[in-house]
Amino acid sequence: MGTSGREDLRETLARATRIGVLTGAGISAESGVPTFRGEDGLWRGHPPEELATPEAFRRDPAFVWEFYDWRRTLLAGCRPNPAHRALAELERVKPGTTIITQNVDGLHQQAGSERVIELHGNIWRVRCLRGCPETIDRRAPLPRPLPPRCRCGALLRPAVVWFGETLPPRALAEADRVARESEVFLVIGTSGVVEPAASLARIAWSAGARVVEINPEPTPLSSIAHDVFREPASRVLTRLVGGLEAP
Ligand code: BJW
Repeated sequence: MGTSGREDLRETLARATRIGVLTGAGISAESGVPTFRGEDGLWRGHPPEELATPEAFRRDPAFVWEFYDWRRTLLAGCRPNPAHRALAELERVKPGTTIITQNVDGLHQQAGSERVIELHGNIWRVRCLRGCPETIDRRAPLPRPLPPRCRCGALLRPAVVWFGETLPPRALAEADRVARESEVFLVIGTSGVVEPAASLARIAWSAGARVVEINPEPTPLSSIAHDVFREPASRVLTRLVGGLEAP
C-alpha cells in the first residue's frame, strides 16, 4: 500500500464527511457471485460481452434469459459478505457515504446500505419491451417457458443496462455529483474497463478526492489511485472501517 509520506488513510476517512464508493463485481466475489472477467466469468463458454447486449437479446431472447435465470438462481443463495457489511457500517458512522455500484445483485442494500446508486440496473427487476409497468415480482421464479412475456404479450427483459445502452440518466447524474464532491473515493472490485462507470474515478481524482483502490489485481485505474490495496475487499474494509466512530 502506498501511504508513505501521507496522512494515514484512516485519519482521512475519520475526518471526511463526503465519501464516494464505486463498486464492481469483485466486492460480491466473496459472496460466491462470479465476476465478469475472471476465470469463472464465462457462461457456457460465452463471455458476458456476448450476452449482455440488446443484439444478443434480439437474436435469441430465450438464450439470454437462460443466462439471467441461471444468475438469478445463483444469487438467490448468496448473502452479503463482510465487505458489503463494512460499507453499510461506514454509512452508519459517516452518513455522507454514497455507494455507486455497477452490480445488479442488490447485495449492498441487503447488507443495510441505504445510499446506493445502481448504475447498471437490478437483476431482480424486469421490464416490458413495450413499456408497461413492472409485471413480475422481483424475486419470483420466472414463468416457463422462457422467455417470459408481459400480460400485454410483449417480451419482458431484465431491467439491467447492456452494452451500447445508456445508463439511467438520474443515476448517472447523481453518481457524477458524488464523484465531484467526494473527499475520499474508494474504488473496490472493478476491472475499471467499462465506461462511463470507470470515468467516475477519474472525475473524483480530477476534483481532488483521495482515490483508494481495493483490488487484488492491477487495473487501468491503479495509476490514479493515491492508495492501493492488493487484497480482497473484505479484509481491507473490515480493517479500514472497524473502529471509525460517528462524529
Ligand atoms: C476483487 C475481488 C475481491 C476479484 N475483492 N476485488 C468509452 C470508450 C470505449 C467504449 C465506451 C466508452 N463509453 C462507452 C463505451 C461502450 C461501453 C464500454 O464501456 N465498453 C468497454 C468494455 C470498452 N459502455 C457502454 O456501452 C455503456 N453504455 C454507454 O456508455 O452508453 C452510451 C454509449 C454507448 C455506446 C458508445 C458510446 C456511448 C453501458 C455499459 C453496461 C455494462 N453492462 C454490464 C452488464 C450489466 C447487466 C448484468 O449484470 O448482466 O455491467 S457488463 C459488466 O461489466 C457489468 C458490470 O457492471 C461491468 C463492469 O464489470 P466489473 O464490475 O468491473 O467486473 P469485472 O469482472 O470486470 O472485474 C472484477 C474485478 O474484481 C477484477 O478487477 C478483480 O481483480 C476484482 N476482484 N475478487 C476485490 N475479493
